[in-house]
Amino acid sequence: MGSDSIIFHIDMDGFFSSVEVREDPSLKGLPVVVGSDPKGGEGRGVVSTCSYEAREYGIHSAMPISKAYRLCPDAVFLPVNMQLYHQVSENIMELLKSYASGFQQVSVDEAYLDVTGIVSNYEEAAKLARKIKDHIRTSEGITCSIGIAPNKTVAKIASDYEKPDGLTVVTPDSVREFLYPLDVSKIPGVGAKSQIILEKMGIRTIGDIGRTDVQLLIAKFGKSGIRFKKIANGTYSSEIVEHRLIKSISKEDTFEEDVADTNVVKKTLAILSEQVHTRLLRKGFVFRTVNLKVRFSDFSTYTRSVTLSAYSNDKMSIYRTALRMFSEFEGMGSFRLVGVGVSKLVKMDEKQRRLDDFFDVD
Ligand code: TTP
Ligand code: MG
Repeated sequence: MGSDSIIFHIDMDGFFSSVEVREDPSLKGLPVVVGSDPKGGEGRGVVSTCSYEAREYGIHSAMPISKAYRLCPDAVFLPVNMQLYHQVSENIMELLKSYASGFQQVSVDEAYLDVTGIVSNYEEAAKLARKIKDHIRTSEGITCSIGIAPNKTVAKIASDYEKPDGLTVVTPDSVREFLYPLDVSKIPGVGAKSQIILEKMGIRTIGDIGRTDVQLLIAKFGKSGIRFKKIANGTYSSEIVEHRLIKSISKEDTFEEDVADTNVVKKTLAILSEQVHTRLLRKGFVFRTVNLKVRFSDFSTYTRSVTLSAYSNDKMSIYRTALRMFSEFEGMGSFRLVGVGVSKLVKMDEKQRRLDDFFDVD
């Protein structure tokens, strides 16, 4: 990323709750909490997110749902509808890609865009950002906040600056002016622990970090100290990492000898489904389409696919769907090869995965 780069960081406002409000406009203006069942204050799960109205009661992501209930029992509590949010996310990411020369999705509701070369200055960049915001609002019915800056870190801090429905432009010559007054907690990676240490060093603002000798920071934070210093001065930059999009995951098996016994083939389908499922989880995806490939001993090859009504990461739905497709070929001859695959993949968000862990405990 050169020094003349123009980077956008785009983050949806109250993403899950915004989608819920879009689905049911009668919720507009109400405190809406998306998360596990509060069970009248006895629920043991956590809040995924909440509307800005609910935030006024002190409710926030990752808070125990029982606490959220205590803070605002009259809030509208809704379960997590991940399929829906993934669908909206997918639409938004597709839309965003079309505006950028470089694109990096960071989570279900957040992405970096490199628009260097698409716009030639910050005025044009701001115009483009307004256009993107309008596009998302009209096509997906929700708002987002955009930060524009010469690098990713400053863009991320900027997108958070005027949430919700914000647009913050930080030109290269106003980076310090923008960063210096902000609290150190605005630096990505500075959590409660680091804040306590910084506080003891008399450091409260990003400007304080900028003015502190880097050696002192290194003594307390190691390598992170260098990063904090660079971020404070607006010179920390990392590349936009384009994800090579994985379109499908599949496994196939050629039998040592052609197999006529369909029970043997079915067992192989079970093993292949298991292997595909393991890779799917490792890559962190959910799927919607299951694919089957069969090759007969005469090399004639057939593929079939079924798209499910919903995204899934369930092993049995891979296997059962494969079996269902396979039934068409039973008794038609002996098989040389079978393969199972999944496609229409969507990244299962990191944050949500952590949340799912909470739900398991419940
Ligand atoms: P965020 O962008 O962090 O939050 P948000 O979009 O709800 O609100 P903001 O306006 O402040 O950006 O996360 C995006 C979604 O990820 C969020 O809507 C729900 C989910 N999420 C969780 O499920 N658990 C969490 O702890 C967090 C932080 C987010
Ligand atoms: Mg968000």
